[in-house]
Amino acid sequence: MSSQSTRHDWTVAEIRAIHNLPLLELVHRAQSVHREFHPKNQVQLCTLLSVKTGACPENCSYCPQSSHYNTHVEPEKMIPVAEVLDAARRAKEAGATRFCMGAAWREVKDGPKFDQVLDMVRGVKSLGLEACTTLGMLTADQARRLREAGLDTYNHNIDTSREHYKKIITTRAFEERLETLKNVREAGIDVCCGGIIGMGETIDDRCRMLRELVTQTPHPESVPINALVPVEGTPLADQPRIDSIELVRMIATARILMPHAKVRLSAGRQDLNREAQMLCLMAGANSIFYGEQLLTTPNPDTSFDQKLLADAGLEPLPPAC
Ligand code: SAM
Ligand code: DTB
Ligand code: SF4
Repeated sequence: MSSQSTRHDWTVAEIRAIHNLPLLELVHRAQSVHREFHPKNQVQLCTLLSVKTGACPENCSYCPQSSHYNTHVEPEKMIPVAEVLDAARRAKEAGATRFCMGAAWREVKDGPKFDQVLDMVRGVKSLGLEACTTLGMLTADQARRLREAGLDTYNHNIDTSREHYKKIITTRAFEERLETLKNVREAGIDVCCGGIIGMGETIDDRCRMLRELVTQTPHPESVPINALVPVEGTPLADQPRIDSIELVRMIATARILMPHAKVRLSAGRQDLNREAQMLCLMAGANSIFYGEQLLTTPNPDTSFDQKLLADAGLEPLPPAC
């Protein structure tokens, strides 16, 4: 395909022009790109597990796991490796092909806990699942060790535009996110990087966030687009839920800008009806979180998702490993 497919120099104005196209034109373009670069009618099913929940020292305003806020989340010790692997086995039996493990850490610290995470990765791989982790900041050496253990993908979101970031998190800098992403990339691990909409940002902030993603070389292999799940006790608890069409626009624009990426319809599906979810799939989303829980908040039942896929004639994407 033309060099358009891997452009890294999109301007914010160009991105906004795509984002603001008449909706049906936008979705048509996104679906055309999708069909050119991805198998038709396939959706990747990824199951999440929080292996270390709560008491995170960061103050991300959206996050129920931050120790700065009083939310429904009770801090928990790290889950033993055997239990994590039981959950991975169950996820595989239910139809997931990727298992993603999250920890509420600011950064990974070398030592027994990180060693356990490496064992989890090895175990998940031995089950024939793709393995993904999201553990906070990583050094180059930690990224290398995760890769050696067999990790396929690392999730580390930029979350929003550089400008809006300061209003959402003050305990770390946007640049620190980019540093970890560099370490992940250099270790040969696929990058999963996206963000959240519905945190009081402008459309230009959303376009600037997408610009940050397309500037990365290569583009992230996976781009999660989360709709904020407003959680009681967090500073963003009273944010109005985003209109589903805004999510469709964001997904379609990400699909057009990053044709090779898996665009993930992520948090927020609980508040979307079937038709809105199908429109997101039509607009180029080809991955969802599958399983009744995200990390600490609910996700649709597996029976809901199985029916959604069956009614749309979609099949799970086989694992790449
Ligand atoms: N601590 C690690 C980190 O921040 O990278 C990993 C876990 S963190 C919960 C992973 C991602 O979940 C965040 O970057 C954010 O994009 C998303 N997230 C967290 N809370 C959310 C919420 N209430 N609504 C939508 N997305 C959320
Ligand atoms: C991502 O972008 N979304 C997922 C995954 N990466 C780790 C997490 C969503 C979390 C939603 C809030 C919760 O369940 O705690
Ligand atoms: Fe901690 Fe990650 Fe939640 Fe931020 S998003 S508070 S770093 S768990």
